[in-house]
Amino acid sequence: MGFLQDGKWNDSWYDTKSTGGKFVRSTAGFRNWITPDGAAGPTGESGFKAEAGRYHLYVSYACPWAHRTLIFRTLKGLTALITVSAVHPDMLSDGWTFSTDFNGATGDDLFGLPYLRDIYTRAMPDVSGRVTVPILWDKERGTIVSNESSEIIRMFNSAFDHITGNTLDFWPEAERHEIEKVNERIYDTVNNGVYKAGFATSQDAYDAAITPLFDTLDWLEERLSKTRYLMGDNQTEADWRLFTTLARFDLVYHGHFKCNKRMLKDYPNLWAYTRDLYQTQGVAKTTRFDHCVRHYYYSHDMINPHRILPITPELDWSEPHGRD
Ligand SMILES: N[C@@H](CCC(=O)N[C@@H](CS)C(=O)NCC(=O)O)C(=O)O
Repeated sequence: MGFLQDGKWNDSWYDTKSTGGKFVRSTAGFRNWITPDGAAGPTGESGFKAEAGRYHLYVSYACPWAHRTLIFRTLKGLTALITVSAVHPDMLSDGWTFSTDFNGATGDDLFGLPYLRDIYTRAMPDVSGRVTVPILWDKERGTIVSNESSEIIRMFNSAFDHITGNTLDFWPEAERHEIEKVNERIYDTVNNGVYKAGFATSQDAYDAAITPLFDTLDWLEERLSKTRYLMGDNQTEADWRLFTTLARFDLVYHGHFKCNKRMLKDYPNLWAYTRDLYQTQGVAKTTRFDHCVRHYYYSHDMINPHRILPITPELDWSEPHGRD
């Protein structure tokens, strides 16, 4: 794993020395928006009009951030409009690759390139930054629209509605303030919290991440004892942002990232809630547990140097959730 510096690949792990053992996530570099008429969005430049067949998503099925975008593509009826390529789950010295020797790894359907980093340099030959998934690619302009999942899901939520007729709204105007508040806590302590615990290279950094993580899970357990979803009776983006971390919790984060105070299945409400979301039409197909287990345990050899893939807990995702 590494990063691009002026278009050249550098193979090195995250630098946690300069931050006292703490993992600090860098911000995404491409921040344009697809809009119904191609006008500029909240950030970036104009020119990315919502059109069927124009855009392509590069994802890893292992990645919780990419998983959000796959879920929104499904829930918003965009599967026929936006094509997808999935990388191989192993992220080693070349970063994400388009090798196809793993079930579900498609290769690069657009250009047949070997590495995900080649997509970044194709968009910008002298690009610097981490080579992350997801990437939303514009086939017409031959460039990256966005590599920030939280913004891609907001584009998918509404930009194509006039084409698909799908008006499900996971970012309702009246609830935005509350959703942002909940998102912020969940991002910091859960979505990114598991990474802060797992990638910590000092005891202090691990301790600082692990306590807030389980405090938030306790808080969510209580909140979800009162309502079906985080904001009440309807699913919002807050649920889907949380879901992709919870779906990986017992299989991966509990063991590999040492998030082991409790398992998700020890929380009756949270576990039933996660199954409820998983059982939502189309979502199971976006969820590839085989890619998750393989990616984390095999790729992070500084955490798991012998690359032994663990036996994983038995979880019945089809058990009725009983929530309504
Ligand atoms: N801000 C990004 C973060 C994406 C991200 O960190 N993806 C991980 C995979 S789970 C990645 O590709 N990491 C490669 C790297 O950091 O080199 C988003 O939410 O879209």
